[in-house]
Amino acid sequence: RIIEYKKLEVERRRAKLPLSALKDAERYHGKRHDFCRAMENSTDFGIIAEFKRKSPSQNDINTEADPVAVGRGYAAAGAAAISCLTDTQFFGALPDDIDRLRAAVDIPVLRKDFIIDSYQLHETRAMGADAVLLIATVLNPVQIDELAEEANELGLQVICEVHDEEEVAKISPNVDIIGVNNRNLGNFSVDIARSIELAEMLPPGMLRISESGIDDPQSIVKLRRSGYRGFLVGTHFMQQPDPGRSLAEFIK
Ligand code: IGP
Repeated sequence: RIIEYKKLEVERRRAKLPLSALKDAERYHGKRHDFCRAMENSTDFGIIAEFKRKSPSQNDINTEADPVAVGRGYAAAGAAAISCLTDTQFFGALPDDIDRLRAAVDIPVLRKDFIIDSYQLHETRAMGADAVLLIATVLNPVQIDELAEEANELGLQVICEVHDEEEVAKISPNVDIIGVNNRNLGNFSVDIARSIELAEMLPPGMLRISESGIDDPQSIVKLRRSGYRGFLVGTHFMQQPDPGRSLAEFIK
């Protein structure tokens, strides 16, 4: 149902702001940050800290959070990059969350949403984001290939999110990073063993990150043995009144 909603959302937005106008958006040519390099450069591993107010699986996490304060806190604590939810309907993002966060930090930003249409890639650039997520569960291989290619042309790096072997087979060479989601989007159960089991089936040369349900530094030690270099953590930090401080303690 999320996807049905997103289709309507895209059409509504396209009617309001045609692609040509979107292309003129001010920040379209803003400073770029290299998301992959941020991961590769970080000693041993990089944390992608997420700004998330609420989610369908956990309801309210931190609905009053301020993206500027949280973004700065994350960056100061040593986040390699920041992920920002932009979906309002299911994740409670405010329309200007990503703009405010983007302006507040000088590290790579990932736009986290359900991307199904190339219009959203242009939006992502206009938001000043550096990377975009393509969720294999809701896309077919041709869509992944074409959206990833177009994203690259726009200067966006692409993370393709997978949850099982079937989805791994959908990955295109146009993808820059493979992300294994430890959360099952069907029943919301989380298990970091998912990343470990799937590790052997991932394309060997591709940068890999593990997403969701990471709430303990020990998990990172284990996941690194399976070749993971980046770790996407949201709830564990956002649950705390000071997410940046929670990150600092996590990596201490
Ligand atoms: C963060 P967590 O369990 O640390 O809050 O998870 C992130 O992985 C999660 O928000 C996420 C997500 C997604 C959200 C992963 N893939 C796709 C929306 C859509």
